[in-house]
Amino acid sequence: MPRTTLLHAKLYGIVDLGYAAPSSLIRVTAEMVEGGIDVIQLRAKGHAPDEIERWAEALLPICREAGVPFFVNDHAAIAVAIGADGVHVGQDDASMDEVRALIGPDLLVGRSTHSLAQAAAAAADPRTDCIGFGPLFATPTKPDYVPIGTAEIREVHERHPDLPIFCIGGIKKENLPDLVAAGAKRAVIVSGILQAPDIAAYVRSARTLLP
Ligand code: 3NM
Repeated sequence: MPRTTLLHAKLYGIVDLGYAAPSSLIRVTAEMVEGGIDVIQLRAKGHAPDEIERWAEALLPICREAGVPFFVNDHAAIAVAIGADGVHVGQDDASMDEVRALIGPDLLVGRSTHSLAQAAAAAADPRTDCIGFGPLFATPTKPDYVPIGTAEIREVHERHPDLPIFCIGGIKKENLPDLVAAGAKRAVIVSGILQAPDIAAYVRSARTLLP
């Protein structure tokens, strides 16, 4: 899948085992897809790799059928094994050389960034296909990180116009209009989507708030 697919993406959803029970993963993924989600990632911190691989294998066909790129968080080997579209890694995870050695040139690689400097470092490597930029606000989904606020959103987009940048952290439908006014083009929403009474409706309406 080409990186340009991510440039056109608006809303990125994460199927996070911190909010979704194993028995609900297929349903919540299908509902996100039904609502028009543009990218899906499976995030299962603290779970065993073989378990994560099984879940990823089950979710991939739902995304494939809808043409939605599917990323696996942290586990490059699982992304390759199941034929995912990409892997997402953090600042403390493997280097790009290590990740690419595992996945080859074709899978997409996303990287979490938490400052303008980290965004610049990620963008300097042409093998980075997208970045997360955050957490913008304090969030229980990633509790140990200092929120960076919205002041640098416009600048990070101006500095890296060709890189798909996904704002993340404490984003809900309610604050999306302010983020867009601050320059955001794309957003990741985790708990807001997974805790919504109607996931498809939440995704559908959040998506309309993005440019
Ligand atoms: N990564 P919610 S913030 C998984 O800043 C994640 O890199 C972040 O969850 C980062 O939408 C975050 O529930 C959690 O706030 C986002």
